[in-house]
Order: sequence, then structure tokens, then C-alpha cells
Amino acid sequence: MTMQDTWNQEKTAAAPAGSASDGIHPYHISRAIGRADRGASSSIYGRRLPEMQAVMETVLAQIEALRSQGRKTDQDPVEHLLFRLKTEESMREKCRRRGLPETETSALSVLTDAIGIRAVCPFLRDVYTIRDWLIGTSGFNLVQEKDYIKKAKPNGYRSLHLILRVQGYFVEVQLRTISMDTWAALEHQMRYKKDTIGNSDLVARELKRCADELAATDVAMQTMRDLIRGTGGLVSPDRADKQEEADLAAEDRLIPARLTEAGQHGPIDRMPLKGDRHEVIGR
Ligand code: 0O2
Repeated sequence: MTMQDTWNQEKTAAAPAGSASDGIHPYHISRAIGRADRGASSSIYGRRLPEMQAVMETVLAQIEALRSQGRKTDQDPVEHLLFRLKTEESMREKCRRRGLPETETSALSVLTDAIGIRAVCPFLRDVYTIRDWLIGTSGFNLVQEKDYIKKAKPNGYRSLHLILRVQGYFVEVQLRTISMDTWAALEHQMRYKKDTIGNSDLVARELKRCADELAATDVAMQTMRDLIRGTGGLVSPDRADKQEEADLAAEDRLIPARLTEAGQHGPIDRMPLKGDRHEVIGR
């Protein structure tokens, strides 16, 4: 990971379902192609770019279909969506780094991230909703799954990576929460500076600590969301006692499950504890 690709961002998050802008923006797609296609006469992708574009569009459309469904119940599982075709320069650099010849075969049949999509999700469970949706899609074949959420990288990096095979092409899909994405962006920035600053061990330890704390926050956010969804909003006074019981039971079920799900060992004193009172938050 020595070179950073430019990721394009969909701007459909706020678009109402069924509107013209509910699907994929050709403008963004063609911009992505433009970047990957620099020096197309001798492109490492040969003449495959239009097909790659179509495949990326297919996967984005499938995610958009899930988002449209989710919006109907105010549960869009995507906060924002990024995508890119790996640039010519970045792909060639990766081939060299891996000791591969700079050929179309290396780019499209050996390496698996020429087409990349990143969905940044509001909540932890959204990550797995999208995962299940994609791997359950006919024609999308799961080639590899790396769950860095259940088992974070030693530096604290968390994300769920899928390699799908779609219409003969590999597509790398990265699914992560907003917290995970924020951490990854900042860590990426700092990585290039770490050799020039002192205390790099301390920085690495602090980064890891921040990653674990953010993971604990993700778990807490998911738990709160489940509690809110469980109540459906404000509770009327005559239902309050029953609701309180139900909420506490939900906490009992959810908190251990979420902790396992996040695979983290952050400070659990920040988690709501059984018997704690909590407010039911209305919309
Ligand atoms: P891009 O597309 O610019 O983001 P690879 O890194 O692909 O050679 P690896 O390590 O087996 O091989 O793949 P993995 O673990 O699935 O990671 C691939 C991508 O995940 C990277 O792509 C990053 O986007 C992201 N990633 C993985 N580990 C880290 C990490 O420790 N910190 C951050 N910030 N991101 C990470 P690239 O190659 O950077 O390209």
C-alpha cells in the first residue's frame, strides 16, 4: 500500500427512493474510468475498461437496490459509498511490488482489487447486512472474505473485505463503519509520516488504543440503535414499565453478542450495564 488511489463518491445518500438520481451517476463512473484509463493506448487493462466499468456499475446498482429498500423504513445501511478503478500507476506499482509482470493478466486475474467499492455504514450490523445481500446475489460469487472486524489487524485496522467474482471480474468490496473509516483515513495519513517523527512506537500504540475505543463506541451505538428500534420511539407512560423490562432484557441479549461481533477488547466500562437507567430517545 504505497500509493493511494482516488476514490469517487456517490452522492445518492439523500436522494429519495425511486428518483432519477436513485441509481448510479454515469458522471462519477466515467470520471473513474478517465483516471484509470490514462495512457489507454498501452493500458495495463488492455481493452477491458468498458467491461470493468459495467461490472462496477452492476455491483453499485445492487448496493443501491438494498439502500432503496432500507430507506423505506429509514434504515439505509450506507452512510456513503466510494468506488474506483485502480489507476494505471497504482496497478503497475502494485505489480512491481508483488514481483508480477505488468500485464493485463496480473492486473485482472492475479490481483483482485482493480475494481474497488467501499461502503461506509452507520452501524456495525449494516456491514453484515450488505455482506449478506451481496453474497446472496445471483451471479456474485464470493472468492474470499477477510473479516478484520471480528479479528482486527495488529495495528487496529478494522473492516470487512470481500472479493467477489462478477461477470468474470474480481471486485474488492470494503465494508466498514464510519468510525472504522475515520480511523483508517487518519492512520493512512500518519503512516507516511511515521518514519520522520519520533516516538513512532508510541504513535502505533496510541493508534491501536484509539481503534479499540472506536470499536467499543461502535458496539455502544449499535446497542442504542437496537434499543431505539425495539421501542419504536417515545414510550407512553402506561407502557413505560413494560418497556423498561423489555429494554433491559434486550441489553442482556445484545451487549455480549455485540462485543463478540466486534471482536474487540476496548474499555467495556463505557458500555451500558444491566440495571443502568437509560432514556428512550424519540425522533
Ligand atoms: P487502495 O485501493 O488505495 O485502498 P494489498 O494491500 O491489497 O496488497 P492485502 O494486505 O492482502 O493486500 O489486502 P487487504 O488486507 O485486503 O487490504 C487491502 C486494502 O485494505 C488496502 O488497499 C487498504 O485500502 C485497506 N487496508 C488494509 N490494511 C490497512 C491498514 O492497516 N490501514 C489502512 N488505512 N488501510 C488498510 P490499498 O492497497 O491501500 O489500496
